[in-house]
Amino acid sequence: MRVKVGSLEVALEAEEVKAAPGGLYLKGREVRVYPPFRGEAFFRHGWQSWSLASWVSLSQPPVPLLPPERQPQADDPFLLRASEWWGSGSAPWRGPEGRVLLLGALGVGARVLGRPDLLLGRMEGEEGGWFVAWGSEEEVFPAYARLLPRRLLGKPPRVWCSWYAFYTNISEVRLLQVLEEVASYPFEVFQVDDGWQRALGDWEANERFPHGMAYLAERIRAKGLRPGLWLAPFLVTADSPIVHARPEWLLRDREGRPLPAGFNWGKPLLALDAGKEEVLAWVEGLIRKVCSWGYDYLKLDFLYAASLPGAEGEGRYRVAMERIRQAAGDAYLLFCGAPVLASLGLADGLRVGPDVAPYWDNEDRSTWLGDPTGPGLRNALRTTLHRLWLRENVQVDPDVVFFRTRFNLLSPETMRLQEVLARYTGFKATSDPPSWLLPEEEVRLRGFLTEEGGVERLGPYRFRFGEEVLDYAPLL
Ligand code: 9PG
Repeated sequence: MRVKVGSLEVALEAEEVKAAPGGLYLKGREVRVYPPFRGEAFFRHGWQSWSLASWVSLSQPPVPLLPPERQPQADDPFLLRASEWWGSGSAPWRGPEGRVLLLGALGVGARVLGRPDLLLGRMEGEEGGWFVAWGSEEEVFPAYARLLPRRLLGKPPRVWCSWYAFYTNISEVRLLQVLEEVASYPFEVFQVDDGWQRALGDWEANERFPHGMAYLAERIRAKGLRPGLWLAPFLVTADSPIVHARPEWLLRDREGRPLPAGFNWGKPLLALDAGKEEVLAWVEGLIRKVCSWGYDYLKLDFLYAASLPGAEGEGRYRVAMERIRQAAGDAYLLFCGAPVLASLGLADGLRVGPDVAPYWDNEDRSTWLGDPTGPGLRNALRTTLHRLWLRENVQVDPDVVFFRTRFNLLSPETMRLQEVLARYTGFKATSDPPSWLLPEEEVRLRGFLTEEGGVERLGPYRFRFGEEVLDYAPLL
């Protein structure tokens, strides 16, 4: 059939078409939109927090992401195996004069293919609802976002996070030291990251935390801060005790082979099957346990593991995360490594890009291995910038800001780009221990934590902060 989307007449195939605010609703597990001219660029929306979100040229096919072992942790593996441009959930497509045709899913489990002459949306699982709009970038993204689930409670937090200073090398002694240092700064959350646990799947304090995690939470609270804790609830490795005890809990393919979930900490990763009631009950128990220790800010990481092999698992993911949401009560839940669209409405905060790092880019990984998801400030900025349209749905986390020059290879200009982006989102975090900072860096950190607003978005890649205009386009 032929219909008008705003001022544009397109041919399309769907079971049903209806008017929607700012566009049209379509129904169907598979829908196709045929624009009347050739598309130039495609907004490649990656699946989870770390996956690439960026405009790409429709005349250049995607390059393979290597090594294959990394793929399950980089994106929906289907998107990475495809020789054409597919995106997760939504697929804005740019035609002549920069106007955008957007096809976006209103349910979970969707992928969209972008070709110069076609947008094809396909939904795994339940019957599909879609939104189509035509207009400027500034019109179509917010129109789509308004139709997606939202959860925005209170202001985004101000967090000190242990990861980007100490990585897994944390201990009670070390964190208590930093706790003293941060006490005079206006942080709200003191978040213990990876390194406290015995092993993946064995969420008890290791020997570096001799008084246990409840003790540490108490010490944090005594300083007037909210205790935060990192967990990767669905992630395990072959040597995790839980896998030994309950091998039937592993997520497996139809032939019973464990599904690969990526490669990190020098080991292949595996996942627990979030579709099993026993696994959900165990994860619920884990969430209740850490809350009872006193942690009420949880950074739930590597969440894509609950949805593997990809978009097909999003229904299961959503049910699992609803259970976690219930078990966590009022605790703040920051989702990380999480299927982005399927997390809306459940997460309080959502990481919307790869990890930052105290360096700009790891070119071996980004260029030679074709992987835009690795830690590095460039990767983090690029994907975060392309996910700011989710700001009205969830508190978007651009990852931490660096103020230190110690143990840091970043230039002051690139650190400023991250600082202004964090000021724009309002989600303010750092890992810098105050004792690592020079006096002028301490002043900048204080200003960052205390001042609100002040950032204006002038265009997709331009922001104004006071007298300063920052241009992010060169990093794309
Ligand atoms: C803890 C970390 C921090 C961090 C998370 C997550 O693809 N990668 O190589 C990759 C490495 C690390 C990583 C994510 C992806 O970090 O985002 O903030 O919590 O886990 O181990």
